[in-house]
Amino acid sequence: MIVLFDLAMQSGSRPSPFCWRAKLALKHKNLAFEARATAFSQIRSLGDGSFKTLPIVDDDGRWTGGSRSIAEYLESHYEDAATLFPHDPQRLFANFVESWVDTTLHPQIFPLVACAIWECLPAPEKAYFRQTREIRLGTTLEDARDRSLLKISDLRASFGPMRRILKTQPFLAGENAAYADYIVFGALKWQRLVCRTPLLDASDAIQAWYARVDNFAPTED
Ligand SMILES: N[C@@H](CCC(=O)N[C@@H](CS)C(=O)NCC(=O)O)C(=O)O
Repeated sequence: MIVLFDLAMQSGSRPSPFCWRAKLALKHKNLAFEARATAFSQIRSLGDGSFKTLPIVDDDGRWTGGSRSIAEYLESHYEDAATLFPHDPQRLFANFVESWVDTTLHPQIFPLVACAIWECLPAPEKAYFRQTREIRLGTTLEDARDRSLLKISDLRASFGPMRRILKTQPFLAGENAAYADYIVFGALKWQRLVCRTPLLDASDAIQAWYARVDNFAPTED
């Protein structure tokens, strides 16, 4: 069976947005898999030791790391299963969505959720996370969160391009969800699993889209 190494919190919760992309890609392909709880400190012991981040997949000895490489691996090795990139053979649309999420949504969500992630981590992982993330943020986790809370309306506004697309179709990828949807879903699921306050207003059209994808998503662990 395929094993997906999935970042786990102390409670067993699995918030990593990149791992969600991979879990949804596996589900989309209808492949049986085990999402195995993994800590940051275990990453270097996986595969040939060259991986630095999660998700990582072990498909019967074929190891792949990185959410997009995993999606491409699944697409080429399981080509008879439903495609992750419908109407997008050259990945032009998926590339744009990935780029939008990685450069616009994640940089706004990360400072908002980083402190909450730190609170959820197993005790031995906390110092590593605080040290590396405070360097990345250029401030403390608490200060980053407090500043982000003041700018939450900017973050909500950043979903504008998606709201416009959802006025004419149910999913970013068209009539059915596919990899482009899973990229955005991962970002929202990440926030939802570690913060109590919902990011988007209840009336936001993206909430209905989120519920549709969440309905299809594998259960958390
Ligand atoms: N580009 C990678 C990014 C993955 C990533 O940053 N994963 C984080 C968890 S959300 C991680 O494993 N970080 C390892 C670390 O900070 O030590 C992907 O798309 O999979």
